[in-house]
Amino acid sequence: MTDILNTLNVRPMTREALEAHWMPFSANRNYKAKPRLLSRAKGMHYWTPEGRQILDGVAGLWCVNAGHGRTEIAEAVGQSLAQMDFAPPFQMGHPLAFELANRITEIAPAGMDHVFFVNSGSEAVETALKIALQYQRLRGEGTRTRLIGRERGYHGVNFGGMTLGGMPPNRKVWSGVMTAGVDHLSHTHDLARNAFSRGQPEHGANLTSELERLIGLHDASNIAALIVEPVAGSTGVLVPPKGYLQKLREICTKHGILLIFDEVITGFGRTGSAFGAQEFGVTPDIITMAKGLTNGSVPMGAVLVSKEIYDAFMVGPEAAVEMFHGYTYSSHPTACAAGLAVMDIYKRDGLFERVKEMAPYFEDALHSLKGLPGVTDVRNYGLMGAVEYEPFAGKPGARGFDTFVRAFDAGILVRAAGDITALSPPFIVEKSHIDELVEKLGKVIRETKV
Ligand code: PXG
Ligand code: PLP
Repeated sequence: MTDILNTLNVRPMTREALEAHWMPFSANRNYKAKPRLLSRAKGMHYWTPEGRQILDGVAGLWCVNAGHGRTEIAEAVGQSLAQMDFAPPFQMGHPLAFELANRITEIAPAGMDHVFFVNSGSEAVETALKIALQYQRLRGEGTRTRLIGRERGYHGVNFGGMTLGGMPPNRKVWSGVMTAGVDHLSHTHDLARNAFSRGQPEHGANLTSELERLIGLHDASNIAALIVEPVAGSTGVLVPPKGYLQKLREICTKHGILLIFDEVITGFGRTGSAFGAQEFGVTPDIITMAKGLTNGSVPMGAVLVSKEIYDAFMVGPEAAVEMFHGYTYSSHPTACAAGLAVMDIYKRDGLFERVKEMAPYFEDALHSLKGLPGVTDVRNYGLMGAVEYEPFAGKPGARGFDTFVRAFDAGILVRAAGDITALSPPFIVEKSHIDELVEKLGKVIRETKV
Protein backbone atom coordinates (compact mmCIF):
# COMPACT_ATOMS: atom_id res chain seq x y z
CA MET A 1 0.00 0.00 0.00
CA THR A 2 1.43 3.40 -0.92
CA ASP A 3 1.65 5.65 2.07
CA ILE A 4 -0.32 8.90 1.89
CA LEU A 5 2.50 10.52 3.87
CA ASN A 6 4.78 9.98 0.87
CA THR A 7 2.17 10.90 -1.71
CA LEU A 8 1.53 14.22 0.01
CA ASN A 9 5.15 14.99 0.90
CA VAL A 10 4.57 15.02 4.63
CA ARG A 11 7.74 16.17 6.41
CA PRO A 12 9.27 14.15 9.29
CA MET A 13 7.35 14.79 12.51
CA THR A 14 10.07 16.65 14.39
CA ARG A 15 9.21 18.86 17.34
CA GLU A 16 9.28 21.84 14.97
CA ALA A 17 6.89 20.20 12.50
CA LEU A 18 4.28 19.89 15.26
CA GLU A 19 4.25 23.58 16.15
CA ALA A 20 1.89 25.14 13.57
CA HIS A 21 -1.09 22.89 14.29
CA TRP A 22 -3.04 24.22 17.29
CA MET A 23 -4.65 21.01 18.43
CA PRO A 24 -8.31 21.00 19.59
CA PHE A 25 -9.26 20.04 23.13
CA SER A 26 -5.65 19.08 23.80
CA ALA A 27 -2.78 19.84 26.13
CA ASN A 28 -0.67 21.15 23.24
CA ARG A 29 2.65 21.56 25.07
CA ASN A 30 2.41 18.23 26.86
CA TYR A 31 1.48 16.47 23.62
CA LYS A 32 4.15 18.10 21.49
CA ALA A 33 6.83 17.20 24.03
CA LYS A 34 5.84 13.51 23.75
CA PRO A 35 3.49 13.05 20.77
CA ARG A 36 1.11 10.15 20.29
CA LEU A 37 0.92 9.90 16.51
CA LEU A 38 -1.38 7.58 14.60
CA SER A 39 -0.93 6.88 10.92
CA ARG A 40 -2.97 3.84 9.94
CA ALA A 41 -6.11 2.01 11.03
CA LYS A 42 -7.84 -1.26 10.19
CA GLY A 43 -10.55 -3.21 11.95
CA MET A 44 -10.09 -2.90 15.71
CA HIS A 45 -6.62 -1.32 15.52
CA TYR A 46 -4.57 1.77 14.94
CA TRP A 47 -0.87 1.78 14.12
CA THR A 48 1.66 4.42 15.03
CA PRO A 49 4.11 5.62 12.36
CA GLU A 50 6.75 3.37 14.01
CA GLY A 51 4.45 0.41 13.51
CA ARG A 52 3.21 -0.09 17.07
CA GLN A 53 -0.29 -1.62 17.12
CA ILE A 54 -2.91 0.01 19.34
CA LEU A 55 -6.23 -1.65 20.19
CA ASP A 56 -9.02 0.90 19.74
CA GLY A 57 -11.18 0.90 22.87
CA VAL A 58 -13.15 4.03 21.99
CA ALA A 59 -14.03 3.72 18.29
CA GLY A 60 -11.73 6.65 17.55
CA LEU A 61 -13.80 9.18 19.48
CA TRP A 62 -17.10 7.28 19.86
CA CYS A 63 -17.61 7.29 16.11
CA VAL A 64 -15.99 4.40 14.23
CA ASN A 65 -18.82 2.02 15.13
CA ALA A 66 -18.28 -0.39 12.23
CA GLY A 67 -14.53 -0.60 12.77
CA HIS A 68 -11.71 0.97 10.78
CA GLY A 69 -10.72 0.79 7.16
CA ARG A 70 -14.03 -0.25 5.64
CA THR A 71 -13.25 -0.41 1.95
CA GLU A 72 -16.91 0.09 0.98
CA ILE A 73 -16.82 3.54 2.54
CA ALA A 74 -13.54 4.47 0.88
CA GLU A 75 -14.86 3.33 -2.48
CA ALA A 76 -18.17 5.17 -2.15
CA VAL A 77 -16.35 8.33 -1.09
CA GLY A 78 -13.80 8.11 -3.90
CA GLN A 79 -16.43 7.46 -6.54
CA SER A 80 -18.66 10.21 -5.27
CA LEU A 81 -15.79 12.72 -5.18
CA ALA A 82 -14.79 11.84 -8.71
CA GLN A 83 -18.36 12.02 -10.01
CA MET A 84 -19.39 15.27 -8.29
CA ASP A 85 -17.13 17.03 -5.80
CA PHE A 86 -19.66 19.51 -4.49
CA ALA A 87 -23.25 20.59 -5.05
CA PRO A 88 -24.79 23.74 -3.59
CA PRO A 89 -27.25 22.68 -0.89
CA PHE A 90 -29.41 25.80 -0.98
CA GLN A 91 -32.25 25.73 -3.54
CA MET A 92 -30.44 22.78 -5.19
CA GLY A 93 -30.12 19.12 -4.34
CA HIS A 94 -28.60 15.79 -5.29
CA PRO A 95 -29.95 12.24 -5.02
CA LEU A 96 -27.47 11.02 -2.38
CA ALA A 97 -28.85 13.50 0.16
CA PHE A 98 -32.46 12.49 -0.38
CA GLU A 99 -31.53 8.81 -0.22
CA LEU A 100 -29.56 9.19 2.99
CA ALA A 101 -32.46 11.05 4.63
CA ASN A 102 -34.72 8.14 3.65
CA ARG A 103 -32.31 5.58 5.06
CA ILE A 104 -32.10 7.43 8.37
CA THR A 105 -35.86 7.72 8.72
CA GLU A 106 -36.15 3.98 8.02
CA ILE A 107 -34.27 3.16 11.22
CA ALA A 108 -35.62 6.13 13.23
CA PRO A 109 -38.40 5.99 15.82
CA ALA A 110 -41.85 5.92 14.23
CA GLY A 111 -43.15 9.40 13.44
CA MET A 112 -39.70 10.95 13.18
CA ASP A 113 -39.38 11.34 9.48
CA HIS A 114 -37.55 14.46 8.33
CA VAL A 115 -33.79 15.04 8.36
CA PHE A 116 -31.77 18.28 8.22
CA PHE A 117 -28.07 17.76 7.41
CA VAL A 118 -25.14 19.55 9.05
CA ASN A 119 -21.42 18.82 9.48
CA SER A 120 -20.90 17.96 13.13
CA GLY A 121 -22.61 17.23 16.39
CA SER A 122 -22.14 20.82 17.51
CA GLU A 123 -23.90 22.11 14.41
CA ALA A 124 -26.65 19.53 14.87
CA VAL A 125 -27.29 20.94 18.34
CA GLU A 126 -27.38 24.59 17.21
CA THR A 127 -29.73 23.59 14.41
CA ALA A 128 -32.02 21.64 16.74
CA LEU A 129 -32.29 24.61 19.10
CA LYS A 130 -33.12 26.99 16.26
CA ILE A 131 -35.75 24.58 14.94
CA ALA A 132 -37.28 24.32 18.41
CA LEU A 133 -37.51 28.09 18.81
CA GLN A 134 -38.99 28.69 15.37
CA TYR A 135 -41.42 25.82 15.84
CA GLN A 136 -42.76 27.38 19.01
CA ARG A 137 -43.25 30.72 17.21
CA LEU A 138 -44.94 29.03 14.27
CA ARG A 139 -47.51 27.42 16.54
CA GLY A 140 -48.25 30.73 18.17
CA GLU A 141 -46.14 30.14 21.29
CA GLY A 142 -43.48 32.74 20.58
CA THR A 143 -42.98 33.49 24.27
CA ARG A 144 -41.36 30.08 24.63
CA THR A 145 -37.73 31.15 24.31
CA ARG A 146 -36.15 29.50 27.34
CA LEU A 147 -34.08 26.39 26.88
CA ILE A 148 -33.21 23.81 29.52
CA GLY A 149 -30.16 21.57 29.62
CA ARG A 150 -28.56 19.43 32.30
CA GLU A 151 -25.41 19.56 34.38
CA ARG A 152 -22.68 17.31 33.01
CA GLY A 153 -24.40 17.39 29.63
CA TYR A 154 -22.24 17.87 26.56
CA HIS A 155 -23.79 19.43 23.50
CA GLY A 156 -20.75 20.53 21.57
CA VAL A 157 -18.79 23.74 21.62
CA ASN A 158 -20.82 26.35 19.76
CA PHE A 159 -22.61 29.04 21.71
CA GLY A 160 -25.99 27.37 22.17
CA GLY A 161 -24.71 23.89 22.88
CA MET A 162 -21.98 25.21 25.17
CA THR A 163 -24.53 27.16 27.19
CA LEU A 164 -26.92 24.23 27.46
CA GLY A 165 -24.17 21.80 28.25
CA GLY A 166 -23.11 21.49 31.83
CA MET A 167 -19.33 21.25 31.64
CA PRO A 168 -17.86 24.00 33.78
CA PRO A 169 -14.58 24.47 31.80
CA ASN A 170 -16.55 24.91 28.57
CA ARG A 171 -18.77 27.51 30.18
CA LYS A 172 -16.38 29.44 32.36
CA VAL A 173 -14.32 31.41 29.87
CA TRP A 174 -17.12 32.54 27.58
CA SER A 175 -19.82 32.96 30.20
CA GLY A 176 -20.25 36.67 29.41
CA VAL A 177 -21.68 36.01 25.99
CA MET A 178 -23.51 32.75 26.55
CA THR A 179 -27.06 32.36 25.33
CA ALA A 180 -29.52 34.06 27.65
CA GLY A 181 -32.52 32.33 29.20
CA VAL A 182 -31.00 28.94 29.87
CA ASP A 183 -31.46 26.79 32.95
CA HIS A 184 -30.20 23.35 33.96
CA LEU A 185 -31.44 20.19 35.63
CA SER A 186 -29.07 18.37 37.97
CA HIS A 187 -27.10 15.50 36.52
CA THR A 188 -28.09 11.99 37.54
CA HIS A 189 -24.68 10.75 38.69
CA ASP A 190 -25.11 9.45 42.23
CA LEU A 191 -22.21 7.30 43.41
CA ALA A 192 -23.50 7.11 46.96
CA ARG A 193 -26.55 5.16 45.82
CA ASN A 194 -25.75 3.81 42.36
CA ALA A 195 -22.04 2.87 42.31
CA PHE A 196 -21.23 -0.31 40.36
CA SER A 197 -24.66 -0.45 38.70
CA ARG A 198 -24.92 -2.77 35.75
CA GLY A 199 -27.05 -1.11 33.10
CA GLN A 200 -29.61 1.43 34.29
CA PRO A 201 -29.21 2.51 37.92
CA GLU A 202 -32.09 2.09 40.36
CA HIS A 203 -32.06 5.54 41.93
CA GLY A 204 -32.66 8.96 40.46
CA ALA A 205 -35.93 9.03 38.51
CA ASN A 206 -37.19 11.51 41.10
CA LEU A 207 -34.66 14.06 39.81
CA THR A 208 -37.17 14.83 37.07
CA SER A 209 -39.08 16.82 39.69
CA GLU A 210 -36.50 19.53 39.00
CA LEU A 211 -38.05 20.04 35.60
CA GLU A 212 -41.38 20.60 37.31
CA ARG A 213 -39.68 23.04 39.66
CA LEU A 214 -38.20 25.01 36.73
CA ILE A 215 -41.59 25.04 35.04
CA GLY A 216 -43.07 26.41 38.25
CA LEU A 217 -40.36 29.06 38.37
CA HIS A 218 -40.32 30.24 34.75
CA ASP A 219 -43.80 29.12 33.65
CA ALA A 220 -44.21 26.61 30.83
CA SER A 221 -45.34 29.37 28.49
CA ASN A 222 -41.74 30.63 28.45
CA ILE A 223 -39.97 27.30 27.89
CA ALA A 224 -39.26 26.05 24.36
CA ALA A 225 -37.27 22.86 24.83
CA LEU A 226 -35.31 20.51 27.05
CA ILE A 227 -32.15 18.90 25.68
CA VAL A 228 -30.52 15.82 27.22
CA GLU A 229 -28.32 12.97 26.11
CA PRO A 230 -30.13 9.65 26.71
CA VAL A 231 -26.79 8.41 28.12
CA ALA A 232 -24.38 11.26 28.84
CA GLY A 233 -21.19 10.25 27.05
CA SER A 234 -18.42 12.82 27.24
CA THR A 235 -18.74 13.42 30.95
CA GLY A 236 -18.18 9.78 31.71
CA VAL A 237 -21.05 7.51 30.63
CA LEU A 238 -23.88 8.53 32.92
CA VAL A 239 -26.63 5.97 32.35
CA PRO A 240 -30.20 7.23 32.90
CA PRO A 241 -31.84 5.92 36.08
CA LYS A 242 -34.78 3.59 35.53
CA GLY A 243 -37.90 5.56 34.61
CA TYR A 244 -36.06 8.88 34.34
CA LEU A 245 -36.36 9.49 30.58
CA GLN A 246 -39.99 8.33 30.56
CA LYS A 247 -40.81 10.86 33.27
CA LEU A 248 -39.05 13.68 31.39
CA ARG A 249 -41.14 12.81 28.32
CA GLU A 250 -44.37 12.93 30.30
CA ILE A 251 -43.58 16.31 31.82
CA CYS A 252 -42.52 17.83 28.49
CA THR A 253 -45.65 16.58 26.76
CA LYS A 254 -47.89 17.87 29.52
CA HIS A 255 -46.37 21.35 29.30
CA GLY A 256 -45.83 21.77 25.55
CA ILE A 257 -42.04 21.65 25.90
CA LEU A 258 -40.10 19.98 23.11
CA LEU A 259 -37.85 17.11 24.15
CA ILE A 260 -34.55 16.97 22.28
CA PHE A 261 -32.38 13.86 22.58
CA ASP A 262 -28.77 14.57 21.75
CA GLU A 263 -27.77 11.21 20.28
CA VAL A 264 -24.43 12.23 18.82
CA ILE A 265 -22.87 9.35 20.77
CA THR A 266 -25.86 7.09 21.45
CA GLY A 267 -27.10 7.21 17.83
CA PHE A 268 -26.33 4.42 15.37
CA GLY A 269 -26.31 1.43 17.62
CA ARG A 270 -24.15 2.33 20.60
CA THR A 271 -26.88 1.29 23.08
CA GLY A 272 -27.96 -1.79 21.10
CA SER A 273 -30.81 -0.09 19.22
CA ALA A 274 -30.52 2.31 16.29
CA PHE A 275 -31.15 5.20 18.68
CA GLY A 276 -31.30 5.52 22.45
CA ALA A 277 -34.89 6.67 21.93
CA GLN A 278 -35.87 3.16 20.85
CA GLU A 279 -33.66 1.45 23.38
CA PHE A 280 -35.26 3.31 26.29
CA GLY A 281 -38.72 3.39 24.72
CA VAL A 282 -39.03 7.17 24.77
CA THR A 283 -39.72 9.14 21.59
CA PRO A 284 -38.43 12.69 21.69
CA ASP A 285 -39.48 15.46 19.29
CA ILE A 286 -36.01 16.06 17.90
CA ILE A 287 -32.89 13.88 17.71
CA THR A 288 -29.39 15.19 16.96
CA MET A 289 -26.79 12.80 15.54
CA ALA A 290 -23.29 12.81 14.02
CA LYS A 291 -20.25 10.54 14.61
CA GLY A 292 -21.57 7.05 13.70
CA LEU A 293 -23.57 8.53 10.82
CA THR A 294 -20.50 8.25 8.60
CA ASN A 295 -18.53 5.88 10.87
CA GLY A 296 -16.33 8.91 11.54
CA SER A 297 -15.02 8.87 7.98
CA VAL A 298 -16.27 12.22 6.71
CA PRO A 299 -17.63 14.98 8.96
CA MET A 300 -21.40 14.97 9.05
CA GLY A 301 -24.25 15.52 11.48
CA ALA A 302 -28.01 15.57 11.18
CA VAL A 303 -31.17 16.63 12.96
CA LEU A 304 -34.16 14.33 12.86
CA VAL A 305 -37.56 15.86 13.58
CA SER A 306 -41.11 14.65 13.97
CA LYS A 307 -43.62 15.04 11.18
CA GLU A 308 -45.49 17.51 13.37
CA ILE A 309 -42.49 19.82 13.55
CA TYR A 310 -41.68 19.63 9.84
CA ASP A 311 -45.31 20.22 8.89
CA ALA A 312 -45.46 23.30 11.10
CA PHE A 313 -42.74 24.88 8.96
CA MET A 314 -44.43 24.06 5.65
CA VAL A 315 -46.70 27.09 5.67
CA GLY A 316 -46.62 30.50 3.97
CA PRO A 317 -45.88 31.20 0.31
CA GLU A 318 -44.57 28.09 -1.42
CA ALA A 319 -41.64 29.95 -2.99
CA ALA A 320 -40.49 31.35 0.37
CA VAL A 321 -37.58 29.84 2.32
CA GLU A 322 -39.09 28.25 5.43
CA MET A 323 -36.06 28.38 7.72
CA PHE A 324 -33.13 30.75 7.33
CA HIS A 325 -30.56 28.21 8.31
CA GLY A 326 -28.07 25.90 6.63
CA TYR A 327 -24.35 25.40 6.04
CA THR A 328 -22.30 25.54 2.86
CA TYR A 329 -21.48 21.90 3.45
CA SER A 330 -24.95 20.73 4.56
CA SER A 331 -25.63 17.40 2.82
CA HIS A 332 -22.17 17.41 1.21
CA PRO A 333 -22.12 14.68 -1.44
CA THR A 334 -18.91 13.12 -0.07
CA ALA A 335 -20.43 12.83 3.40
CA CYS A 336 -23.72 11.49 2.01
CA ALA A 337 -21.84 8.84 0.04
CA ALA A 338 -20.02 7.80 3.19
CA GLY A 339 -23.29 7.77 5.14
CA LEU A 340 -25.01 5.55 2.59
CA ALA A 341 -22.14 3.07 2.56
CA VAL A 342 -22.22 3.03 6.37
CA MET A 343 -25.99 2.45 6.56
CA ASP A 344 -25.48 -0.57 4.26
CA ILE A 345 -22.75 -1.96 6.51
CA TYR A 346 -24.77 -1.53 9.72
CA LYS A 347 -27.70 -3.36 8.14
CA ARG A 348 -25.81 -6.07 6.24
CA ASP A 349 -23.56 -6.96 9.18
CA GLY A 350 -26.34 -6.66 11.79
CA LEU A 351 -24.07 -4.47 13.86
CA PHE A 352 -26.67 -2.98 16.19
CA GLU A 353 -27.76 -6.51 17.15
CA ARG A 354 -24.11 -7.34 17.69
CA VAL A 355 -23.94 -4.62 20.34
CA LYS A 356 -26.71 -6.41 22.21
CA GLU A 357 -24.85 -9.73 21.84
CA MET A 358 -21.53 -8.40 23.10
CA ALA A 359 -22.89 -6.12 25.84
CA PRO A 360 -23.20 -8.79 28.60
CA TYR A 361 -19.60 -9.95 28.05
CA PHE A 362 -18.40 -6.34 28.01
CA GLU A 363 -20.34 -5.69 31.23
CA ASP A 364 -18.87 -8.69 33.06
CA ALA A 365 -15.34 -7.90 31.90
CA LEU A 366 -15.56 -4.27 32.93
CA HIS A 367 -17.04 -5.06 36.34
CA SER A 368 -14.12 -7.40 37.03
CA LEU A 369 -12.18 -4.16 37.67
CA LYS A 370 -14.26 -3.55 40.82
CA GLY A 371 -12.04 -3.74 43.85
CA LEU A 372 -8.85 -2.52 42.16
CA PRO A 373 -7.09 0.28 44.06
CA GLY A 374 -8.75 3.67 43.62
CA VAL A 375 -11.69 2.39 41.54
CA THR A 376 -14.85 4.08 42.86
CA ASP A 377 -17.29 2.98 40.17
CA VAL A 378 -17.77 0.83 37.10
CA ARG A 379 -20.83 1.38 34.91
CA ASN A 380 -22.00 0.37 31.47
CA TYR A 381 -24.78 0.27 28.92
CA GLY A 382 -24.63 -1.39 25.50
CA LEU A 383 -21.07 -0.91 24.32
CA MET A 384 -20.46 2.16 26.48
CA GLY A 385 -18.56 1.75 29.70
CA ALA A 386 -16.70 3.75 32.32
CA VAL A 387 -14.36 3.23 35.23
CA GLU A 388 -14.18 6.04 37.76
CA TYR A 389 -11.26 6.69 40.13
CA GLU A 390 -10.55 8.44 43.35
CA PRO A 391 -8.77 11.64 42.12
CA PHE A 392 -5.13 12.32 43.02
CA ALA A 393 -5.20 14.60 46.06
CA GLY A 394 -5.63 18.20 44.96
CA LYS A 395 -5.30 17.37 41.25
CA PRO A 396 -8.70 16.68 39.72
CA GLY A 397 -8.45 15.06 36.29
CA ALA A 398 -4.76 14.14 36.63
CA ARG A 399 -5.43 10.48 37.37
CA GLY A 400 -7.73 10.06 34.38
CA PHE A 401 -5.14 11.63 32.08
CA ASP A 402 -2.28 9.60 33.57
CA THR A 403 -4.32 6.43 33.05
CA PHE A 404 -5.03 7.36 29.42
CA VAL A 405 -1.34 8.04 28.66
CA ARG A 406 -0.09 4.84 30.30
CA ALA A 407 -2.87 2.85 28.61
CA PHE A 408 -1.67 4.16 25.24
CA ASP A 409 1.88 3.14 26.15
CA ALA A 410 0.47 -0.31 26.97
CA GLY A 411 -1.17 -0.53 23.53
CA ILE A 412 -4.81 0.44 24.09
CA LEU A 413 -6.68 3.61 23.20
CA VAL A 414 -9.15 4.73 25.86
CA ARG A 415 -10.69 8.13 26.60
CA ALA A 416 -10.17 10.24 29.70
CA ALA A 417 -13.15 12.21 31.02
CA GLY A 418 -11.85 13.83 34.18
CA ASP A 419 -10.94 11.00 36.57
CA ILE A 420 -12.92 8.54 34.52
CA THR A 421 -11.79 6.17 31.78
CA ALA A 422 -14.46 5.80 29.11
CA LEU A 423 -14.64 2.82 26.77
CA SER A 424 -16.75 2.48 23.63
CA PRO A 425 -15.24 -0.11 21.30
CA PRO A 426 -16.29 -0.56 17.69
CA PHE A 427 -19.20 -3.00 17.32
CA ILE A 428 -16.97 -5.54 15.56
CA VAL A 429 -15.20 -6.08 18.88
CA GLU A 430 -14.46 -9.72 19.74
CA LYS A 431 -14.35 -11.23 23.24
CA SER A 432 -10.57 -11.48 22.94
CA HIS A 433 -10.37 -7.71 22.32
CA ILE A 434 -12.51 -7.02 25.38
CA ASP A 435 -10.24 -9.33 27.41
CA GLU A 436 -7.16 -7.46 26.19
CA LEU A 437 -8.69 -4.04 26.88
CA VAL A 438 -9.73 -4.92 30.41
CA GLU A 439 -6.54 -6.82 31.22
CA LYS A 440 -4.31 -3.94 30.08
CA LEU A 441 -6.47 -1.30 31.73
CA GLY A 442 -6.45 -3.35 34.94
CA LYS A 443 -2.66 -3.52 34.87
CA VAL A 444 -2.42 0.24 34.32
CA ILE A 445 -4.79 0.82 37.25
CA ARG A 446 -2.79 -1.49 39.52
CA GLU A 447 0.45 0.25 38.61
CA THR A 448 -0.91 3.74 39.29
CA LYS A 449 1.40 5.71 41.58
CA VAL A 450 -0.81 7.76 43.88
N1 PXG B 1 -23.43 16.26 21.48
C1 PXG B 1 -22.94 15.16 22.07
C2 PXG B 1 -23.83 14.33 22.93
C3 PXG B 1 -21.60 14.78 21.85
O1 PXG B 1 -21.12 13.68 22.44
C4 PXG B 1 -21.35 16.73 20.42
C5 PXG B 1 -22.67 17.03 20.68
C6 PXG B 1 -20.54 17.60 19.52
O2 PXG B 1 -20.22 16.94 18.35
P1 PXG B 1 -18.97 17.46 17.49
O3 PXG B 1 -19.07 16.62 16.25
O4 PXG B 1 -19.19 18.90 17.21
O5 PXG B 1 -17.73 17.19 18.31
C7 PXG B 1 -20.80 15.57 21.01
C8 PXG B 1 -19.37 15.23 20.72
C9 PXG B 1 -15.20 13.00 24.60
C10 PXG B 1 -15.66 13.78 23.43
O6 PXG B 1 -14.12 13.21 25.08
C11 PXG B 1 -16.95 13.65 23.00
C12 PXG B 1 -17.40 14.42 21.94
C13 PXG B 1 -16.55 15.29 21.29
C14 PXG B 1 -15.25 15.40 21.72
C15 PXG B 1 -14.79 14.65 22.79
O7 PXG B 1 -15.91 12.14 25.08
N2 PXG B 1 -18.75 14.34 21.61
N1 PLP C 1 -18.36 33.42 6.91
C1 PLP C 1 -18.48 33.90 5.67
C2 PLP C 1 -17.79 35.19 5.30
C3 PLP C 1 -19.26 33.17 4.71
O1 PLP C 1 -19.40 33.65 3.47
C4 PLP C 1 -19.89 31.96 5.12
C5 PLP C 1 -20.68 31.17 4.17
O2 PLP C 1 -20.94 31.53 3.04
C6 PLP C 1 -19.74 31.52 6.42
C7 PLP C 1 -18.96 32.24 7.31
C8 PLP C 1 -20.40 30.25 6.90
O3 PLP C 1 -19.74 29.13 6.43
P1 PLP C 1 -20.43 27.70 6.41
O4 PLP C 1 -21.60 27.80 5.48
O5 PLP C 1 -19.38 26.76 5.87
O6 PLP C 1 -20.84 27.37 7.80
